Amino acid sequence: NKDVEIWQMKEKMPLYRLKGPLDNAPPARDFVAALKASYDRTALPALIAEVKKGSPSRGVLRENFEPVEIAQAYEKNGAACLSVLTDSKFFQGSFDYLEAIRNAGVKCPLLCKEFIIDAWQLYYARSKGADAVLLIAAILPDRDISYMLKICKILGMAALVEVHDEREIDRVIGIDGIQLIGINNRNLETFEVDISNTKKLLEGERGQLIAQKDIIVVGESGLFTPDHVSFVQDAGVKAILVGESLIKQEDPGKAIAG
Ligand code: IGP
Repeated sequence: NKDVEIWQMKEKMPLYRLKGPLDNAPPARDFVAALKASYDRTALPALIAEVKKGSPSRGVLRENFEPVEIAQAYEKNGAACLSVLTDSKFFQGSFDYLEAIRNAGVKCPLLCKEFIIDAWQLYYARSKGADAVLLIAAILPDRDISYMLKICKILGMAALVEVHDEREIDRVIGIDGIQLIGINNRNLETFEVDISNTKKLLEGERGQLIAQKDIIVVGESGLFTPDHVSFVQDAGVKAILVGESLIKQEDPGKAIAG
């Protein structure tokens, strides 16, 4: 499982050996600022386009998977930021993809899409060029999220804190330093997708509190049509995370423009 994988990576690359790679990593780009700038410019939710080869629920999404080409096409067609799956076990991703995309001169800030359960992974992600990481509330206690947010800040990275129900969103709204909340419309246990989840979690006082705190909400998963995007925008999101519907198109870049 993931624990063993991380333990093996840590053994190969303990923290003291990461100092060099961290010093040599390309400087972190401002993920939050890129989302805000895009939203302010277009008055539409900023797009975080996901470089995703496959998933446990859908299998392989794209046979001819060229991560760098896909990333360049996303950027060219107006994505504000990119999300790169690095988890190999479930999503057939790789840190090599993240690194290759950064080294190919893509300028969009990059989110490292990984199951993060150990602070070591934050340093490793940064050393591979990540500008932001995903922290999943369902697998992290509040004190770990809080601690990891501090490390991210020191490393210059943003953190997208993902929730999928009321309990989780109420937990994370209270954490000091939180800037980005992702509402996942996919239930990670049943894989069922329901975009009304975004609306449900932003209704009433909770939505107001989030706005007061200047937190940007990202609508995640299951967004396929312009109507879906309008629906989550009306619910209050200022950014969206889209994988499958783009990656399955013959030309993933054109799909954005369209
Ligand atoms: C993208 P979709 O339905 O557009 O391909 O979803 C993204 O939200 C999804 O990949 C995702 C994910 C995650 C993957 C959201 N949270 C956590 C891995 C781990």
